Amino acid sequence: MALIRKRRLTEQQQRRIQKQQQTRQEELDTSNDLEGLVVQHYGRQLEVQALSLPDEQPIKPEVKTGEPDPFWKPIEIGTVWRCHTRTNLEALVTGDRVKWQADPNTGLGIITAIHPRQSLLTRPDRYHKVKPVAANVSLIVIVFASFPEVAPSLIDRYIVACADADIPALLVLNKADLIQENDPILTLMQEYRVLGYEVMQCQSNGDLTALADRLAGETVAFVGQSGVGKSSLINALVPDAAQKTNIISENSALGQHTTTSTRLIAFGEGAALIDSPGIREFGLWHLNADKVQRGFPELENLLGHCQFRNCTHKHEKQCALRLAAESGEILQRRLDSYLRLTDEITEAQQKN
Ligand SMILES: Nc1nc2c(ncn2[C@@H]2O[C@H](COP(=O)(O)OP(=O)(O)OP(=O)(O)O)[C@@H](O)[C@H]2O)c(=O)[nH]1
Ligand SMILES: [Mg+2]
Ligand SMILES: [Zn+2]
Repeated sequence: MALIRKRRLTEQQQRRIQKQQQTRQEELDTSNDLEGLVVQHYGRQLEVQALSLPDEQPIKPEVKTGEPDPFWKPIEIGTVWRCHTRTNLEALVTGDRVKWQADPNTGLGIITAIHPRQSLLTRPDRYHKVKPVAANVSLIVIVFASFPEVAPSLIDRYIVACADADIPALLVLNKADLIQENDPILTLMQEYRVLGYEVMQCQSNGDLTALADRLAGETVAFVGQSGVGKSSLINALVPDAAQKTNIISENSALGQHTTTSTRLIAFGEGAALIDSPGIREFGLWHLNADKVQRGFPELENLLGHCQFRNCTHKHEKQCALRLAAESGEILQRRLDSYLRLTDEITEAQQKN
């Protein structure tokens, strides 16, 4: 009995404390809020980079002679602060623009509001719920290489996800030093170029001026198989990024990424690079078939021209897509990709 009563009391106390905290947060004066950018998040804790200064800097308490200097973190543009969020805010992610307040006495901050997002990348979590991964991304760099060997269907998958999120894609063939004469990867690269996608070739320790110029001013998310050199590229573009890289061997064989948390790295004036393990899992299950089509622009004029309205594009003789593939007008492997992705989505939707 005694135990139960004690627990009840504790719950009551907890509720009271929670309520107190809530009112305190609601009473926050937000008129002097700073502008900030979420650069990293771990669970409910986030790191916010200061983008603006307060009208009046808080004054550092005077130190009496003989007493130790108390902790004091001045608010400066570019400094990064560990923050909590107000309880009524939605889940924040790397890339979010926020309003916040800093406490120089503790070096901690509190996020009070979130600015509307220009874009949002999501992925499904283990329970098939949509989980936000990064906000305000303006360009997605899909990195691929000849080693580890590229799965073209994975590139197609990324392209579909980019189209769904309404974010332009840039295909980057990395590890140029490994490319051999008549390498099939060059053909692959050319195929995407012909389809109208922007494609570049580079090597992490080579001249990256063209890539850097292209990324200027953008908020860029790097995606691609483990081991293709995403972190290496970011480290080369931003020498103090210090992203961990790894030899491909064990890690990628297990499908595990070396990079394990989503981090935003400032890149020149107003640009940022995001190294994310999560985005690689771009789920497509929450898309519908129409959205998949957006990642296959070459099929646009063919769809709807098959003999049968409900054509499966798999065995029908007068199928516009199959005929186009046979004549070489479109690539068979892209058609296969398209069919595989639409099948996957139909299956997933039947399961849910
Ligand atoms: N030959 C060659 N190797 C490279 C190049 N870029 C990166 N690598 C190597 O490829 C390996 C993997 O590089 P990472 O940068 O860790 O790859 P990642 O894409 O970040 O991998 P995850 O974090 O696991 O997703 C490392 O051993 C790099 O040294 C390149 O341009 N040429
Ligand atoms: Mg990495
Ligand atoms: Zn058809």
